[in-house]
Amino acid sequence: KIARLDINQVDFNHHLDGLLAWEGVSDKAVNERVEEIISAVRARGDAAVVEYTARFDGLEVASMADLTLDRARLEQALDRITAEQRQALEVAAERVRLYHEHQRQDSWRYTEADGTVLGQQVTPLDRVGLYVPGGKASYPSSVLMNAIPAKVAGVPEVVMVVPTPRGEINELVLAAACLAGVDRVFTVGGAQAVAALAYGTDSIPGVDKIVGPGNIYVATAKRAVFGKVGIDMIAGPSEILVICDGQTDPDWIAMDLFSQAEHDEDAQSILLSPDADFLDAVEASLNKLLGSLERSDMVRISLESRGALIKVDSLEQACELSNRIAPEHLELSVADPDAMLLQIRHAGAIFMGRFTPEALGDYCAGPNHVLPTSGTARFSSPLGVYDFQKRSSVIFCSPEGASELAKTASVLARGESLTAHARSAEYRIK
Ligand code: HSO
Ligand code: ZN
Repeated sequence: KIARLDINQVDFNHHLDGLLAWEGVSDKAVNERVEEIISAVRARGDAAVVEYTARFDGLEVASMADLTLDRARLEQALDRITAEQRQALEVAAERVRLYHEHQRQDSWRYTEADGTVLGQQVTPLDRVGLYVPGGKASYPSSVLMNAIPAKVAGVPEVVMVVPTPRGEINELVLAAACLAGVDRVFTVGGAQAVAALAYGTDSIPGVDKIVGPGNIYVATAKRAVFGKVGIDMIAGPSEILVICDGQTDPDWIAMDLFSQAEHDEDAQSILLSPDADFLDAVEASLNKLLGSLERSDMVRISLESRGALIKVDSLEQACELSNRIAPEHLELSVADPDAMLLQIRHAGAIFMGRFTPEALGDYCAGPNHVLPTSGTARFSSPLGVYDFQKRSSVIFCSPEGASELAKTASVLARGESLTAHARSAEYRIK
């Protein structure tokens, strides 16, 4: 049974804290094993990666060459999927690309009266590594969402790693990689793949940033190599918060809640509504529809452990509560979502109105589906082109400008007892 709460019940805050509590991944035994793997890959490179791939993925090969796929192999994958699948991937890739084009930041500069020029030069990262999990969470859509923004940013080389347990290759994942413009794929995974991307081996090039989801070993390895390379945020389980005025078909809302719950037993689905009868109706729909899902066991565990249907007094109050939760996905399933939008301050992605289920955003609306989880939408943003660009400050001083600035710099430098700074500036005084 899914939890039913009322925002006015005395112990509501206590219940809410319990629901939202989620311990980030950190495990001493895992940390130690990951450190060991990273050291081995740093010391022995390809040989270590080949050994771990045999041990963990049951895939025995003679050398890294057998774990390497080039663009030609990715193009083959496009022919091995159905025409319908290919077309759907193409539509999704194109829409994601168009959306992300809007995010590209440009360099800028301005000139002061004395000729001093100040600006910011924006450049793409040189090389990015994309981790794609194997097995159940191997999503072609996530390949598009991670690789396309990198390519739109202008990253020359995107290298993908994906484990293929016992050699089983997911052709849809390779096809997505092809359409997204991934340059090379290595069929390796786990901490060993992260270590190889961070430090480089003879075959796997070292990258500047590693993005993409993974299990606890991958997340731990990403944390461990952070600093040597950049990483994206470490994602927690997926979440959806739906706010409904009570006028949407309860079956639709039930299915929207299921759509997050089927990702993970720890995923979170919450519904807020001022209409108690509607909450009853959604609960009935959940019970009616649950059995029809392929992953009904996972969905049941997720909903029973972390789901909730919450009665609020008004839609305004729902917005306030939503801001406290700062959900990854927020559906405003109401007549006038625009009227509520300005009250929403913390959410990874906002789905407006009854005809905008999260599922459309997950695949093909255009915005990214890699979003801040576990309340981190309070201070972070969706994955985007900006995550693959960096900024350099640009400063040009004219002789007149230098002379003026040097007077200020000199005073401040002497205040810090940094004589060379002061004199370096003073040389430029006319
Ligand atoms: N909802 C997931 C993304 C996804 N859904 C991939 C389906 N495939 C995390 O935002
Ligand atoms: Zn999803």
